[in-house]
Amino acid sequence: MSKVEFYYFPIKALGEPVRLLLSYGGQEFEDNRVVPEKWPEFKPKTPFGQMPFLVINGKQYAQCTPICRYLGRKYGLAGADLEEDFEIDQNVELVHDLRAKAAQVQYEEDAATKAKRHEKYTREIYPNLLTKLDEIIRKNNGHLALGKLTWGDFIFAGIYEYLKVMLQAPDLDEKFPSLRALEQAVLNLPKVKEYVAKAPKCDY
Ligand SMILES: N[C@@H](CCC(=O)N[C@@H](CS)C(=O)NCC(=O)O)C(=O)O
Repeated sequence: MSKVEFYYFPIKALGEPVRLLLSYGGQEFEDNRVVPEKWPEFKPKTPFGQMPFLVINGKQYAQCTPICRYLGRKYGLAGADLEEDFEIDQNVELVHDLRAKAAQVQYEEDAATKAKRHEKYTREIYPNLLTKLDEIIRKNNGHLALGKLTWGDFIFAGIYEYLKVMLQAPDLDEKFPSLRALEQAVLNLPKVKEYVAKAPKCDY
């Protein structure tokens, strides 16, 4: 078996989809959680000055989505043809659109601008993206694409907690039960569940 090391901050966010997929695949991996105090020193050693990244037999690979796409192909969670892959990619990007908008709020340092932007996005942007996502999941038997489990589901499940924090929407589970159900469907897959039970606890 390949030697696999994974590097991310001690949170779920963009790292958790990869941890969940590696667990699903039964791949043993070093789950390196780099604390923020060590980050300035570690950053230049990473492929793009960012995390997450994966190291397979000594070779580094970066970017959350390509890592998940690769693991998805490896573990039989990709599409059966180019068009099916296209559908997974398309719906994963919709999740990232929502995440990127919410991140514009979350990482805004000026408190007044942050509050104003949150209010504007909550009114003008989030409802449309969330409604679309809900429709997609309901149309796909509770999955993100293809009506079945794919690596796209792991992207969603891994970032869902952080999404709720960034959207400032603790009631999202109640408003869109399909989202919570998808997260739980992934977290309850047997090998994933084993990982979750043993993983260090973090809120998001
Ligand atoms: N496009 C990259 C984005 C990675 C990214 O933004 N990572 C953040 C943490 S979520 C990071 O490394 N921040 C620290 C820094 O840029 O110095 C991906 O999807 O993996």
